[in-house]
Amino acid sequence: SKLSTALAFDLGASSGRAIIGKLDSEAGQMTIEEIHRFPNDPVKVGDRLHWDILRLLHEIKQGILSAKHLGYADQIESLAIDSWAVDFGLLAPGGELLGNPYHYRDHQTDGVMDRVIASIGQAKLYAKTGLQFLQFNTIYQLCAIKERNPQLLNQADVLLMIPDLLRYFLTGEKHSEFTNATTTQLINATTHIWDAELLEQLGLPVNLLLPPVPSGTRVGALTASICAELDVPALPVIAVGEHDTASAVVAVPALQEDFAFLSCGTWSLLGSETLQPILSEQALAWNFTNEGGVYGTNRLLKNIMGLWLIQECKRAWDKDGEVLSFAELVKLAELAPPFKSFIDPDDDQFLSPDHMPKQIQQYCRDTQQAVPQTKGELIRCVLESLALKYRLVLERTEQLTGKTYTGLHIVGGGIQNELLCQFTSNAIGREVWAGPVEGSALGNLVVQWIALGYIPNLSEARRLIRNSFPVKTYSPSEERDWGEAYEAFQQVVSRSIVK
Ligand code: ADP
Ligand code: LRH
Repeated sequence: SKLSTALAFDLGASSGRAIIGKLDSEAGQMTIEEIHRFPNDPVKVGDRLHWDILRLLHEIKQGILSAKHLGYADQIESLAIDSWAVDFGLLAPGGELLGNPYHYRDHQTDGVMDRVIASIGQAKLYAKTGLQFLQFNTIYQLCAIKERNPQLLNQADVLLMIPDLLRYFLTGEKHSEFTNATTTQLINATTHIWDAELLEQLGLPVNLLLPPVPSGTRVGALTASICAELDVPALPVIAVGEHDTASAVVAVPALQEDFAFLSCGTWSLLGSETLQPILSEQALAWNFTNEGGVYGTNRLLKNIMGLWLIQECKRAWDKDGEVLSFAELVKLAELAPPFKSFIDPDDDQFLSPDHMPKQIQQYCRDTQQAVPQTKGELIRCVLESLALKYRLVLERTEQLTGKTYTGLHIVGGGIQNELLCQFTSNAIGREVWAGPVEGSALGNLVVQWIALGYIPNLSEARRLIRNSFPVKTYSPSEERDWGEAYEAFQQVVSRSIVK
């Protein structure tokens, strides 16, 4: 039978992992083994928030070493990296990294998007790029750097998105991968190349950007120096759908062509795969995005603030010294009283607050609702509000695509929060199909196997995943009136200032 082993690095905004995938293509089965996991903690320096990019490179090397120690070094046919979107590094002409990549939650972009919109026009920007307006898109980060620190841009020779950059460190080759390039809001949605007119109008150097290569392209092999350092063979490296959300959507175990998905991690990305971008007035008014997918697909979706809200509550409480696990926090939420107060998870004030629990309380106070006091009450408020927001965005997705979806596929680390999965099913009044948990890493692996010739296409890849990993079904419970809660939620959302 046809067997293959590949290695995936999936870097989320909260943690990264190295995963070995083993394929038996004749049996139509695959298995995975997590061989390394590490935190991805941002680092604040002065006023600036950065990623610790060299530590991430170090952890990738540890993952390769771990593969070697487990005896996989001679079996691995290729490796690939996917990560969160929008962030980047700048290289000097000699190839050295200039500065430390910024974190998209850095406040340097505050107010920048409004100025860019005022100068270009929102409708024009949307018609060109099809991207949702998020203040941290690469386009606004570059404009912020140009305003604040123009020397940095002037010195730069090449811009590489985070996975491009890490791949460059591993291979010495510079390439820009397509799916992640689309998240910059600088790729034209129709021509699929950098929009030179837009760059020019913003005074951004067009020569920084490399022509995007399609996902599934072989883009080099480990350098001689890395091979010597780690004592491993020159493993081939493939540019998969390097945007983690692109890879997560590859791994949705849907058997039909039309399906709705929720990729649930730090962010909640909810939408549907379409053949063409949807650039209608309504899509713009609802601020939906069209991100480039693998093999010519389009991801119509909306960013929802997601489990970031919970991560940040936990971080605030951890600092106070009472460390509870996510599972323990979910238990407390389960015991808290239902439907006390709601937030719009996507209000700007939740993007990067100093203290998440206090920010949630402030929101409830400002909207004249009961103010959640305990950890359980706060987490319950977040989980109910997320589930209700999912309903709103799912229904809008249906209106934009003209399709109806009988249920919602959820992939990603967030499915370990079973209360959230059940709340989501209750809120949408449909089934939720939860799994697989390592969505992005699986999408990463199967695109490697498509590139290597073991899997013929995307739908066969999804069938393989469906046949290899469990999916848990949640059905709506009648226990409480989620319809009434949705009315109350919408009231609150319409009272707060929402983008
Ligand atoms: P990312 O890839 O964006 O870093 P993940 O997909 O790894 O995020 O999901 C991480 C999130 O999953 C955590 O922030 C947490 O909210 C949730 N999570 C992980 N494990 C559990 C658990 N045992 N119970 C409840 N929630 C969990
Ligand atoms: C999820 C994600 C999402 C982006 C955000 C910056 O990890 O890639 O698709 O919007 O991070």
